[in-house]
Amino acid sequence: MSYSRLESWWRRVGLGREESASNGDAPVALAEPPPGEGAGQAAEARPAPEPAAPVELPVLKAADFASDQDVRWCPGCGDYAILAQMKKMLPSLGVPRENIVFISGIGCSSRFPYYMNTYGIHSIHGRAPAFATGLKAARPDLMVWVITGDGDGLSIGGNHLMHAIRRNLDINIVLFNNRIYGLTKGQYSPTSPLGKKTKTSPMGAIDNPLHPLSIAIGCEATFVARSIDTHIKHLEGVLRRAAEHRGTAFVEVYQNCNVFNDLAWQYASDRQTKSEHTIELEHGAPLVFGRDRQKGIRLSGLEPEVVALGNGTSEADLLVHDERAPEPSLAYLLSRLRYEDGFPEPIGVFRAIDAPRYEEELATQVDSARRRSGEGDLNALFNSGETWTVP
Ligand SMILES: Cc1ncc(C[n+]2csc(CCOP(=O)(O)OP(=O)(O)O)c2C)c(N)n1
Ligand code: SF4
Ligand SMILES: [Mg+2]
Repeated sequence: MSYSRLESWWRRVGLGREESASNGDAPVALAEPPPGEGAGQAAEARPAPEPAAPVELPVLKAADFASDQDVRWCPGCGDYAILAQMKKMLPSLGVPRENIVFISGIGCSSRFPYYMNTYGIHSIHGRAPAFATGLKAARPDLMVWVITGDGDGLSIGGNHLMHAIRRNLDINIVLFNNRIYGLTKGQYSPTSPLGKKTKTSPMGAIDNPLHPLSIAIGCEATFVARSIDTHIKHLEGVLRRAAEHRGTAFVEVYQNCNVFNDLAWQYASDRQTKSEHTIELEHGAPLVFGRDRQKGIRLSGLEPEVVALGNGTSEADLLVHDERAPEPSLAYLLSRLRYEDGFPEPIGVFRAIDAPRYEEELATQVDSARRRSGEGDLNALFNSGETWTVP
């Protein structure tokens, strides 16, 4: 791993070269100079630091990210592919393992942190986003991943997920969507389709399903993407884009639970049919799909429609993908394209925009309060004002 790649990580988290040479516990550098001191004066007072000598660090491989734990997922589970792509992608980021944390809730997918040779927290059902929020606010120098399932993230944890997304902390959330509760042996989940028969919906589900990306975009997530467990190169690329994004990155992965909901995504994962039933998003390119790339998506007023290319219809008539559009409506429209309605389902990056990160805003406020009022004293605060002693 070259020093410059590692340095780019520290820069990203707001720490300069001087701090990166220390133990990594340094607080975030705070931008504003004290009242009365201009930026120029502060710069004059401190001599420029000597450039640090290059440090030789080990080049990590995928195997370095594998823990010593036995993987307990069922043979054939889609979770294996997601784990493999995560381990394959992480070394290329140049972030040291001790600066990476995987936080999960409860579910088969949530066993993920055990299998990564990084820090990890197997937390409480649905609460991984809350743990991640606290950790990232306290330690912005860490790269934080949330691993969740459709049950964990959208049933019990829906509230927590929504608030993490709207705050735009610099975290990455990967939702393994198998449209079922896997760990508890096959109850229907918030993403199960209408009519799905399970032990808890013996006559067929009558709840209208949630669509994770529509929720994320509704919360104005700054990065939203989708991939498929069997589409491994694509999945690796999407995970890398999520990692590189500054802000909350929300990724849905279509994941097969071959024991309790086998083939739920077959239309999108099957080699023979996937080019007809999915559409790969590319920024700046028209929405073309199909085995011979002979079809596309066009807007008719506010309604999307599938059109055949040729006979007077060309790519110039199609909707052009703009992942950087500040207005989320088009990304939302893409999130509503569904196989059961006769549309190909988009995969790739739906939205990638820049917006202030919660932890940076928080650090700025804390610094400003410190400059105004000095270091706080928690004990003094507890004992201030009116206090009572309960006998
Ligand atoms: C407070 C609480 N309620 C319910 C459960 C039972 N429970 C464990 S995992 C789970 C659902 C997991 O589904 P999902 O998040 O989709 O994960 P998967 O197993 O499919 O990967 C439930 C309901 C629990 N462990 N704790
Ligand atoms: S129950 Fe389903 S999701 Fe859980 S490990 Fe087995 S195949 Fe995977
Ligand atoms: Mg599930």
